[in-house]
Amino acid sequence: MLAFGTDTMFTLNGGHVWPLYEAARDQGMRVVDTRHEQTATFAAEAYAKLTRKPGLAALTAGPGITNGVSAVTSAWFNGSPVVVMGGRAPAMRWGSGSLQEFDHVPVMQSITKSAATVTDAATAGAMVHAAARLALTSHRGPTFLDFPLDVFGPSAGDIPDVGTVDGATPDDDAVTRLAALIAGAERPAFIVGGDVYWGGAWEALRAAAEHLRVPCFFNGLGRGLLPADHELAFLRTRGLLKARADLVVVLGTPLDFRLGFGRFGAAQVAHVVDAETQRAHHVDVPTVVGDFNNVLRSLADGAGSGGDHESWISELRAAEEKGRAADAELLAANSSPVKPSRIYGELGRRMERDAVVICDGGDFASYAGKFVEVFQPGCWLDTGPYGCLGNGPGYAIAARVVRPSSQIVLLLGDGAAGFSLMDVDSMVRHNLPVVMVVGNNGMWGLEKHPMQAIYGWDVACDLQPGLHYDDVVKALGGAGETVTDAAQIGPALDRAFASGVPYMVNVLTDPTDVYPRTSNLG
Ligand SMILES: Cc1ncc(C[n+]2csc(CCOP(=O)(O)OP(=O)(O)O)c2C)c(N)n1
Ligand SMILES: [Mg+2]
Repeated sequence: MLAFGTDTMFTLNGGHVWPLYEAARDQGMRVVDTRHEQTATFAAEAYAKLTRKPGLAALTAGPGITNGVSAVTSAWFNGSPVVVMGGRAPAMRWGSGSLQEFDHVPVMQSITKSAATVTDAATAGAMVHAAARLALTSHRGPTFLDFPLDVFGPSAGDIPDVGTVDGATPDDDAVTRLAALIAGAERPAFIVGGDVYWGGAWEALRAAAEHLRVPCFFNGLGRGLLPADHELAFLRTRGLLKARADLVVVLGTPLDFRLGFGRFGAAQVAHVVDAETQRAHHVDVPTVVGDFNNVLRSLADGAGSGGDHESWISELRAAEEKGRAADAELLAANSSPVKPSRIYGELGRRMERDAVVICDGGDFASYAGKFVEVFQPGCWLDTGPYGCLGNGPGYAIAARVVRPSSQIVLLLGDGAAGFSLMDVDSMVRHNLPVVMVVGNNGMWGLEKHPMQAIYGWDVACDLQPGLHYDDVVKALGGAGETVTDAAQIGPALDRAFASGVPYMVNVLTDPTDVYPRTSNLG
């Protein structure tokens, strides 16, 4: 794995993976251990998201591996290159009832690009190499190998060179047709997703957008591929996009519930994907399959311009500025109890351009999507379309490992915080300071408000109001405070950023605040 640039293994101890620790120790690989395999696996995924190299999780046999399943599935949905190495009961006794004797491969098969058992130590190195390469090959995703305890051993020397992992070459005619569509459009837009980031194609994106004069919108890891203050980057005008665009080119993200299943009012939609497997089948739209650098460079270098879109850009910019002015009031809201928006106002003033923002929660995380501006690639980590709560602490651990000197901000709903707050212990043990901000409304807000709206009643939605989650952080060796007054949020954040330890700002927010949501379960 070191040959791929992967220098950290995320794990939780179990005898079945000790030989992996031996290998890590011999080769000088950093080992970061967590309090739950889900956290270790999310950390491996975030390592991949932040470095664009394979993330590595080492999970012990049986429950260690099954505890990682939700995080592996998230990596599968996100197309994140993660290599999961599992321990496995000894092959020689298979069927006799060894401890944790469980065949993981069928469980992992549907959520990985490949899942296999290493049956011969001599081939282990080549199999790991192949698993890492496959994880990195478009369309990226997790791979799984387990190692029976009696199959570990010195691996044979014949491990192929890492080499480069090439993307698919797009069909020239398809690119030409796409360029013609853009040239013929009056009000085109790009929606840019994570696969453009994975493809390392942000310079090509900028070149294409600037050459063709196409406004850009972003989702997931696409955020920050153009800085939020770029003249062609838009955050607040999706409504106008839907109402007025005549062409929407979706680059590197599925046409899923987050994008209205690929329907944007009357606009013609085109899709660019990095592998045939990503082609949408529920809508019939022109699709280009190919490496993003390749496709976007072709668009950027194409003859002629993309047409005159200046009045469309001005229309969007005017609406964006109007939205920004409206947001400014929310971001400064002085109400009591605190409105979640005020937290984002205070954070926005304090975040540097390379801050890494991690979202783990319901409505509180949705507000982050609405208000947080991202300026650089690989600075926005949301859970993605699998929507698994509990990703945050693992993501934050990896973010601090990978970016030792950037601000790392973990945004937690109070419900979300319950899944993996124990991993503050891992942050403390490994000296990984993170600023945690809880939007604490005392409920599973994203469930409660819609249940009320649909049924007029709710059940299983309430948490204890006013809990001091910061006391949990303190008990685990970090620091923190609870804030109830809007004016105190800023100073508390300043203390958090200055603290140099895992620090929680637990803000008690207005339980009656309802996120302005247009759809729920898709
Ligand atoms: C593992 C998991 N369990 C349940 C859900 C369903 N779910 C989505 S959002 C949400 C509420 C989150 O509450 P909280 O973190 O407090 O954020 P809030 O909406 O209150 O701001 C729940 C339960 C999920 N997405 N993931
Ligand atoms: Mg909540």
